[in-house]
Amino acid sequence: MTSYTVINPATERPVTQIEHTTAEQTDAAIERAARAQEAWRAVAPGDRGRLLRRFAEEIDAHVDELAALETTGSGHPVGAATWEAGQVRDVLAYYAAAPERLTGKQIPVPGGLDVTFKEPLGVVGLIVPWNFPMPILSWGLAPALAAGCTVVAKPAEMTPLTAIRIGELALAAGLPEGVFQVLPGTGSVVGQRLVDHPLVRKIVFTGSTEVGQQIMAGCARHIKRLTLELGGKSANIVFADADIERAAASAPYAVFDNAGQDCCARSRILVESSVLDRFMELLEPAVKSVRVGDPAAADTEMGPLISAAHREHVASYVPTDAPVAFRGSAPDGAGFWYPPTVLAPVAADAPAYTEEIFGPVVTVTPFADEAEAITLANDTPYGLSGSIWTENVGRAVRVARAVETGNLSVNSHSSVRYWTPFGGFKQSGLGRELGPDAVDAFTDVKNLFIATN
Ligand code: TAP
Repeated sequence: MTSYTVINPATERPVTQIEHTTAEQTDAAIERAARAQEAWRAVAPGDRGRLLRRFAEEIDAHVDELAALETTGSGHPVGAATWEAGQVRDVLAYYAAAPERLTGKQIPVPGGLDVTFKEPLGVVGLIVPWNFPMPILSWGLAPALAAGCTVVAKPAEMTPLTAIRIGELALAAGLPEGVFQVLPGTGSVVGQRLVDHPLVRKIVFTGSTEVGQQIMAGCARHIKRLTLELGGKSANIVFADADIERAAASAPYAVFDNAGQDCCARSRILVESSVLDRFMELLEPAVKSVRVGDPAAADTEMGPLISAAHREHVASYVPTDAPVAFRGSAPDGAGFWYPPTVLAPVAADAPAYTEEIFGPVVTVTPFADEAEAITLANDTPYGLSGSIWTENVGRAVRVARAVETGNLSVNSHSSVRYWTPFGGFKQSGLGRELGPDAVDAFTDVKNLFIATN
């Protein structure tokens, strides 16, 4: 059996060693989940809801502990990690209301009665990336459990600690054995087995577009249901008629949150040419004032990157001759630090402009008019997120409808809320998570005709 040493990204010191799950153990867990599902789907909807509420309460009682684990094991600033643990609680509580609302339809037909049922799919395999270990786990877990599915989750190899603890808290809350299992390990063993095992009826994958493509091909062999949440290269579009002060002040938070390791990062700022100079004047102090440092300190806004290898990858987008307009600061010494960095002007074919960097690097590009802003925003295979800054409501709606992306905000840097749908256009994904309809994605509709004559 192999193992992985979790490293504190802020200190480079080992935190703990985690044993990897083998392929055989994964198969055994999937079989346990399938057996548990028979009983779980039969739990009365009100009782399933009650158990999910208890699970949420158990998380609530351990928010500080979970946040501390994420700070140590993933380098997230403690303020952000506390919010993330709270999000797990809130997502569980939100979907706790779903089992009693999982109704079918009665459809008028001659000669009888036609009704539909939303039947749980069965075992769900949840494959989670390292950048937001807690929220992303909960986005698949809560609606799947609410629908009557059981869940086998694989956290990312580098960040398994909070998922393992959440699995323990599920049992403490009274969820039956086998309903939710966490299997730390690698994508090539545990993840692959979840994709290949016929008893897993759905995969919820969040990660890179490249691995998502492999998983989609693997699921095709079984016609396995699939939700994909993949990469992004989102635009933050600032029109001349916007509140430029607000747009510039919020731009760092739109891209440097979680040190830019955020699928929704607005990593391409597009600014109308007539206000470019003013915008850059305002952006510089905003970037330089981002508080980068010890993630355990309450006022830290940005922590380190996840690993030395990832820092090298991020740095490769900023070679020595890169057009660095200005940068923020980052600590020296131990830790995988990288300063917030603004590149301008960038060539349209520069990798920093075309590829997802997944680090605290943003490009700024001018545009002449609304049509060019839309063309630039759409000139990417991704379509996950984005922002539009303008005081003109008509323009805001026009541009929002024209930008090919799943989640947009107007005059705000964020568009992710657990009670609204989330997901990507184009190569950013398939299907939607969150919001009131997410439970449906863990069911198949059964149609039943009952003759009355
Ligand atoms: P990936 O390398 O794609 O890994 C994601 C997960 O898939 C990890 O748990 C990984 O396991 C596993 N995996 C790798 N190969 C696999 C295989 N062949 N079969 C099954 N599972 C496999 O992504 P990452 O580097 O962790 O995360 C960064 C990416 O995720 C970025 O592109 C980012 O945009 C995207 N992301 C998207 C969203 C949404 S909501 N759209 C949210 C967060 C992140 P290991 O532990 O072995 O790596």
